Amino acid sequence: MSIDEQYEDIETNSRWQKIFAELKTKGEKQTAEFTTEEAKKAESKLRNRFRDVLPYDQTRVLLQPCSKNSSDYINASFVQVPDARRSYICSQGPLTSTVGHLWEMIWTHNSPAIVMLNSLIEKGMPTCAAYWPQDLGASLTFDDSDQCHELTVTLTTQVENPVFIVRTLKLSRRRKDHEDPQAEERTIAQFHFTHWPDFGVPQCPDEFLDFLFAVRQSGCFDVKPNQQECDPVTVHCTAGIGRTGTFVLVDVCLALLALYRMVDIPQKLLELREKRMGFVQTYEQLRFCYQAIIKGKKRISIQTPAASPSMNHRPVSLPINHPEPDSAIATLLPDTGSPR
Ligand code: PTR
Ligand code: PTR
Ligand code: PTR
Repeated sequence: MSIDEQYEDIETNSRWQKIFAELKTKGEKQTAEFTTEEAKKAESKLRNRFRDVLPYDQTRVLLQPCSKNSSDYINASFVQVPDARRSYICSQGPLTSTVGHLWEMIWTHNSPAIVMLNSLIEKGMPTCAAYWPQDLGASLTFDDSDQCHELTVTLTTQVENPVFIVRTLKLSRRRKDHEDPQAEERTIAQFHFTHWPDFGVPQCPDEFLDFLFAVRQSGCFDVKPNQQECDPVTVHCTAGIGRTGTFVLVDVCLALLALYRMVDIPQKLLELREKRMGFVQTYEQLRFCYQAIIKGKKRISIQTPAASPSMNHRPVSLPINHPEPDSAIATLLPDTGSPR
C-alpha cells in the first residue's frame, strides 16, 4: 500500500488512536533494555527539565568538562539515521543553568544549525531559557565553572517569515586556562518555528514544509566528502520529544523517499524511538507526519527549476561551508531558482 493509501485507510476507519497505541506497546518492548542511569544521578537531575523525559545512556550526548569530577551530563540524544544520511542531536529546551552546556555541546559536536520548535513562553510559562541574545548585534557570554571554555554568542542577522524566524549567530570560544587565548569563531544558523503548541500540530502541513525546506536549503544537512552522514543538526522544543520527534520523522521519511522511493513510516518511528524516548507524543502528531510526508513528497516532485510558487519563504543563504549536495537527494529538493 502506498503512503497515501495507508493514510486514507487509517483515516476512513478512524484508526489513528489504535495504531498509535500499538506503536507505543511495540516501542516499549524494543527499548526495554535501554537505561537512563546517568540522567537519574543527583547532579544530572538538576539539569533535566522534566523528570520523565530522559536521554538513554546508550545514545546520550556527552559534554567534555574540565575536571574529571564534573558531570558530563546534558539532556540530549544522538539520533543518527545512516540510511537517510542524516544525523541530529535532539535536546530539551535548555534551562537557565544549562545554556552554556548547550553551546559547548554544539561546538564540540560540530553542529552547524539549530532547529527550534517551541516559543520561549507557552501558556504564560517559560518553556526554554533564552539562549541567544534578543537584540541584533548583542552578545551573551557563558562562563560555566565546570567547562574549559568561555563561549560568546552574538546575534548577527534575523529574518522574519510568517511562521518562522531565521537567525544567524556568531559563536566564539576561547580556553580559560591560557593567558592570552585566541578565540575561535563559527557561524551557527538558528531556524525557529514560532507557531507550534506543545502536544499540538502546526496549522497546516504547508507552513511546516516551508520551514523544513528553508532548513534544508541552508545546506546544513549536506554530507561532507568521506562522511556517512551530515554533521548533527541540533533540534529542540521544550522536552525534545513531541515536536522534535515529529520534525525528525518527517525529514527522515522525505529523505528516504528521495533516496529509495519508499519508506515504512511506523517502522521508522520505532527506530527513532530507540534513539530518544517518546518521539511523536500524540496520535494527531503521527497523523500530521503522514500529511506532511504526503504533501512534501508531492510538493517536491512538482517543483520545477524555473519556478516554485508554493514556496513562500525567502531563499535562505547562510555562511555554512558545505560541499555540493548529495545528488540523489538534491534531485527531489525544491529549487527556488536562486543560488545556494
Ligand atoms: N516576550 C516574551 C516575554 O513576555 O517575556 C518572551 C519571549 C521572547 C517569548 C522571545 C518568545 C520569544 O520568542 P521569539 O524569539 O520568537 O520572539
Ligand atoms: N540548495 C539546493 C538548491 O537550492 O537548489 C538544493 C538543496 C537543498 C540541496 C537542501 C541540498 C539540501 O539539503 P539536503 O540534501 O539535506 O536536503
Ligand atoms: N512531563 C511532561 C508532560 O507530560 O507535560 C513532559 C513533556 C512536556 C513531554 C512537553 C513532551 C512535551 O512536548 P515537546 O516534546 O513537544 O516539548
